[in-house]
Order: sequence, then C-alpha cells, then structure tokens
Amino acid sequence: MATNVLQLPEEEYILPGTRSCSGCGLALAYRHILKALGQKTILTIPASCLTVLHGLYPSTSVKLSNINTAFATTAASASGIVAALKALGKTDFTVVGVAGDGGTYDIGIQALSAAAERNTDFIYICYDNEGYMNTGTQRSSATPMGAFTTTTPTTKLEHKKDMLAIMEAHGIPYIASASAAYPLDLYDKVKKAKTIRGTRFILVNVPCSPGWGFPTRDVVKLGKLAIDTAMCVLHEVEDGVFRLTGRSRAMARSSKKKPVADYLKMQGRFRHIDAEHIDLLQEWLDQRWTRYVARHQLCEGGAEASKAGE
Ligand SMILES: Cc1ncc(C[n+]2csc(CCOP(=O)(O)OP(=O)(O)O)c2C)c(N)n1
Repeated sequence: MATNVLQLPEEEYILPGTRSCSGCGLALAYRHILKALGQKTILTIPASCLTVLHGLYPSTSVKLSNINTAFATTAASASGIVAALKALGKTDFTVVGVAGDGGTYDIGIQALSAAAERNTDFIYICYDNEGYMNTGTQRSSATPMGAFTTTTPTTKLEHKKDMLAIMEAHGIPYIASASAAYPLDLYDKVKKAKTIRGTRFILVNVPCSPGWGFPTRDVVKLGKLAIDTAMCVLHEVEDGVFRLTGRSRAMARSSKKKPVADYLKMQGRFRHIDAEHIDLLQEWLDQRWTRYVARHQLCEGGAEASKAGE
C-alpha cells in the first residue's frame, strides 16, 4: 500500500536553518529520505551540495550519524562502515551513501561498481541535479543534451549517461528512480530498499533552481514536468522485475506524454538550445520511453500470467 501524507513519520531529521539554497530540490528529497530511513542509520557523504546542507563542523543541521568522505569514495566508505559494523556484531543499522551525480556517474563509479559486484549490504542514493552544482554548475555525465553549463557554454552535445542501466547490469537486488516532486513515491522506495539486503541503488531527480535557471517557487512544478515529458521516468527493478511506478505508470496507461519543449522553456540552462537539438532530444526521449513502456508491459503481463496460473 502506498503511504499517504498523514502516515509520514512526524519526526524531522533535518533541523530548521540549513545552508542549502532556497527552493532546493535536494533538501525536499532528503527530508523524506531521512524520514524513511529513521534513527538507526549511518550516512556517508562526499563533497557536494549535501555537505553544504549538513553544515560546517562542529555544527550540523542533520540529526543522524554522518561521515564526510572524499569525492570518489562514497561506496568505498559505505563498504568500510558495513565491515566495521559486522566486526562489532551490530546488525540493526542501515548504512547509506548519498552522493550527487558528479560523485556517482563520474568520479565515484569505480568504487560503486566494485561494491555492487560484491553486493555489499548498503543503500546508495544518488541525487541527480544534472551537474556539479556545489562548485558552480559544471557539466557532469548526467547533464542532459542541450544544457548550458559553465564548462559547456555553447550547450552540451552528448546525452545523459544511463546510470540506471549500468547499475542494473550488476544484477543487484533493488534499483529505483524517484523524484523530489513526488516525495511519497520516494519515501516508499527508500522504505522498501531498507527491507532488502545487498546493494540497493536509488536515483533521485532533484531540480536545482540556481543551476537550471528557474524561479525557486517552481521546484515541484518543474520536477513534475520532468516526469510528464519522460526526462525522468519513475520505475523500480526488484529482483530483475521491472515496473513503472506512480505518475510514469499512469502515463504509460493513458499513452500521454508532454513534448520536451514544455520542459526546456521553463529553464535558463536551455536558452541556447537550437531547434535541431530539441528534435534530437525529443527523438531520444521517445525511443527511451517506448522501451520503458514495452518492458513494463512485458513484466506486468508476466505477473498477470503467473497469478492466473497459481
Ligand atoms: C578529487 C576531487 N575533485 C574535485 C573536488 C571539488 N568538488 C567538490 S564538490 C564538487 C562537485 C560535486 O558535484 P556533484 O557530485 O554532482 O554534487 P553537487 O555539487 O551537484 O551536489 C567538486 C568538483 C573534490 N572535492 N575532490
């Protein structure tokens, strides 16, 4: 059963007054991630906007144990914490690495791939603001094609790396994508990940007002538009079974998807994209969406058939 807003735990793990930007998609997502994780959690976080949110030692705005680790080492650090807890005979903690897209898709992928290959028992959450935002909006391999960044001043020409497919190729037990604009879907996915053992990977789309160039009040509106245009697709893969979730699932049923131009025009970072690249991006999105829907229908059909055979 999906959680409703009245069932969310009242306990807040982020204290009032963080150092994140106003209207930060990450802050919104993180609040719900921590509610789902609860007190018995050990976090490890590399250099990123999230270290800014956590604050400067000796103060912090987050009420959970946290290790600040080096940029490339989130998964290595989480693996070390898992080993230390095992040595101490402590079994009731959830170990969680939380890193940005730069710290995951780019510099952290080696340690993450190694840990996933070992199926080390932790949750890895990548919050995807599609760039190196903490250091001034540089390009990452998660930046979409057509976006301006300070290192792609004439817009980026390559498509976003498919990190979810890379993680899926490791055969880990749980993979999901979620969005700051749908916090209850995100909450439920983190809750579910907590009940599973082995490496679990969750990718969270988090709109970034200063980096993407939109008014802070539009963070949820833009996050929802990312889903409606399939720039971000909500889904999960549990023990190899793929399914679309939430709004993406409803879109697959109704066959409704908005044109990507609706999403692009709300953001300063796409101000310089030309018509040819809008078409290329739309084509890429359409093909990806068709593959997602076909996969969802295949698995749903399979689930129905096995129910009928019971
Ligand atoms: C080895 C190394 N290179 C560069 C940096 C500088 N640095 C700190 S945070 C950061 C950007 C992080 O980007 P991302 O992981 O996407 O997180 P975000 O800033 O978007 O939250 C960089 C490049 C560093 N700390 N260590």
